[in-house]
Amino acid sequence: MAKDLTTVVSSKTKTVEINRNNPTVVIGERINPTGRKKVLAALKEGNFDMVRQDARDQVAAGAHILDVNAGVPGADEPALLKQVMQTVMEVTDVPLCIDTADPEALAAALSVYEGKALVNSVNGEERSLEAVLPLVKEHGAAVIGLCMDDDGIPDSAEARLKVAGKIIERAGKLGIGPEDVVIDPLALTMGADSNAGRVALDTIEMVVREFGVNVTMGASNISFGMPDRKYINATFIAMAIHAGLTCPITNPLVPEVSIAILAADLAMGRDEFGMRWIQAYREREKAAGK
Ligand code: THG
Repeated sequence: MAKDLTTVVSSKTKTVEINRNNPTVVIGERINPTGRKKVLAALKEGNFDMVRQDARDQVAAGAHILDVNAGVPGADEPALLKQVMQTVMEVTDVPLCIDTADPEALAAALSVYEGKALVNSVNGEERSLEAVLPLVKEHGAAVIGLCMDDDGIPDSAEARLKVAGKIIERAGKLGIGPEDVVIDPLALTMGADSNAGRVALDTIEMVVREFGVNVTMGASNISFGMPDRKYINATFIAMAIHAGLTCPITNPLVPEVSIAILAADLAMGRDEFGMRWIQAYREREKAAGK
């Protein structure tokens, strides 16, 4: 059993420590035009009002880190990502998770970021390792490693564990320690493959046992195409926290999910005297006018 590692990320003024003995760190997913037509349309018009709103709302709802994605088809992504990040940094003070597949956009984003960012992401493909890891090292950032490589996303947890090991090893060769690599097992859609949830959970357990690293996951992916998604997402996140998930990428505005995370932390002994659970309950009662 590997030792639980701590990943530190920061903004100019706030530091977040991700560790399996701390409360779960929520990475807010909503600043992302992919799959969100309204955000896409607004960004295309150069309107950042929704970005501001999404940033404030997610932090108010308990997000500790904000994922920022500016992947607008046909746009100048390096310029747009910088603008979206600067907008977010003007209205909130939490650390950012820079979500881009474009190394040029990543370099631009890191150059304007003040603090220690979480880079989303590198994967086991040679091209990705060679483009992303040097930037992570140069800027002293932390990085999310996706369990996929040149052959795609492996079907088995064993094969995903191998990809995680490769990413951790390659990062280490550049002087990026395992505490700065956060592994994403990749949660695929259960509607398309009923084993998708199981494989992700098994991968988390194996990665934690072997490497002790922190684990993230885009947990809402699993329920695409299913009705009543919030219940699936909430239950799956709670199960994944038991398996070793420490920093899910999710929508904190969905109460079912946020409440499930608090309950899972309580059940895992990460909420001393249940203080966070009780506080959140009181806030819900107050908001309901009770
Ligand atoms: N792993 C990592 N990063 C990721 C993912 C992952 N980044 C992107 C994605 N997956 C996680 N982020 C989002 C962002 C937004 C939405 C879903 C995942 C989203 N979805 C709505 C839905 O579920 O239908 C769209 C509707 C809407 O709200 O407008 O918003 O897996 N490392």
